[in-house]
Amino acid sequence: MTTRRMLLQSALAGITLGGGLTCQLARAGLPQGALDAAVLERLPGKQPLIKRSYRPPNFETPLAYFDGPITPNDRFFVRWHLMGITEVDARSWRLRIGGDAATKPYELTLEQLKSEFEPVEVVAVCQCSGNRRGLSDPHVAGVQWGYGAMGNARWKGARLKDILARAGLSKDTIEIAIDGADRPALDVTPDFVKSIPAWKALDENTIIAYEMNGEALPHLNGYPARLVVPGWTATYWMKQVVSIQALTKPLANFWMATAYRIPKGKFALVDRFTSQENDTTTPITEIVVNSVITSHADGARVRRGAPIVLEGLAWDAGAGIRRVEVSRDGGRVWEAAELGADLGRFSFRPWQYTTTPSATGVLALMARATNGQGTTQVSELIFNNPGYHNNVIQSVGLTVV
Ligand SMILES: Nc1nc2c(c(=O)[nH]1)N[C@H]1C(S)=C(S)[C@@H](COP(=O)(O)O)O[C@H]1N2
Ligand SMILES: [Mo]
Repeated sequence: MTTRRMLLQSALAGITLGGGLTCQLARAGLPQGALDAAVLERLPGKQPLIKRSYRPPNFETPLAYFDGPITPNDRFFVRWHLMGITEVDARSWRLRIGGDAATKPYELTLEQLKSEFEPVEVVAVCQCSGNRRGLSDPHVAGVQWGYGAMGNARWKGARLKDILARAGLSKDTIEIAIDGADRPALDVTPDFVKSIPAWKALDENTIIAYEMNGEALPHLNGYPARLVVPGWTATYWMKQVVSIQALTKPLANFWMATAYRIPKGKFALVDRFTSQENDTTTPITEIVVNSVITSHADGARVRRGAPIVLEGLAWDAGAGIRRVEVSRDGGRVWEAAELGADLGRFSFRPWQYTTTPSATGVLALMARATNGQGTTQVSELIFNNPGYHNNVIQSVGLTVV
């Protein structure tokens, strides 16, 4: 049997040898029609990533790349909505701070952003709301992501609250709207502008980041600066940010009113975005507790009598990971995995679990994480049309020989 891991390795070898050669990567265990084939391709400055679409560029990270809690910049996934993405020239780039709730609008150069505000760092997971959408059953429309529309980086930048303080916010500030330099190529797609509630913008962990893992941000991840909203899904993490607007009224555009909304009451979320709620839906907010197995792919071969060191990552919106457990019997008995380095409550938390198979055949291993609030992953998909918040417990079937 050819495993996903084996195919991935041969695909990577093909790319290394053939330079830009594209290979097919079969995906196992997915609903029919979804993700039956994927292509690894190298974008400028990136390792080969799984291509979901080329224009706009949507590329995810293969699970095998997540071999540590920090995702290197050249492995970090790429997601854009609009066709008009151009590289920003740092010298002419300006960050404009204004809006009807700003009494003192002003603008910043990149040098000023770096030197005039206290630099702070936060390690945080950037995860697309639609991560794992391609695993949705029944199938839903949208980018058909597998497991890798996520990454975890050490972000350095200026607190958004410090930037806003200089603009003299009026007391009736309700939302902060953020726009990036990217533009629709055609008039049919509305410009991508997002807002966050004022309380979240003023949270000390919300920053405008100009460094990612100790380097300037890659162009495709938002150079020269992006919004980092620890704990919240990546739709709010505006890249190539050029404008910050303090508003006295809720932002009303397609990306707020129609997209990135979840049915009310279906998910056990804590953070409310009340100014954008309607009778039936509410904007997506914090990431749900989740985990992945990264050391072994479905179908990997292991030897009877030899210890298997199963490894993976767990994360949540910032309550922190309390425990990760592994089941060898389809979810009846769960045993504790060992947690690795704690890089902060918004970070990926590595875990590992060792087991020695005593019989040949298929060994199914499942992993589930529980966060500091006692919330755990779901066994059954909480179905929703946009395919958000998929934290179904992952299972890999190992072949013991
Ligand atoms: N300017 C801009 N910022 C953006 C987007 C975009 O289309 N344009 N997409 C958002 C979404 S939905 C996601 S998932 C993340 C992806 O971040 P990454 O490309 O750095 O992985 O960027 C966010 N910020
Ligand atoms: Mo996203």
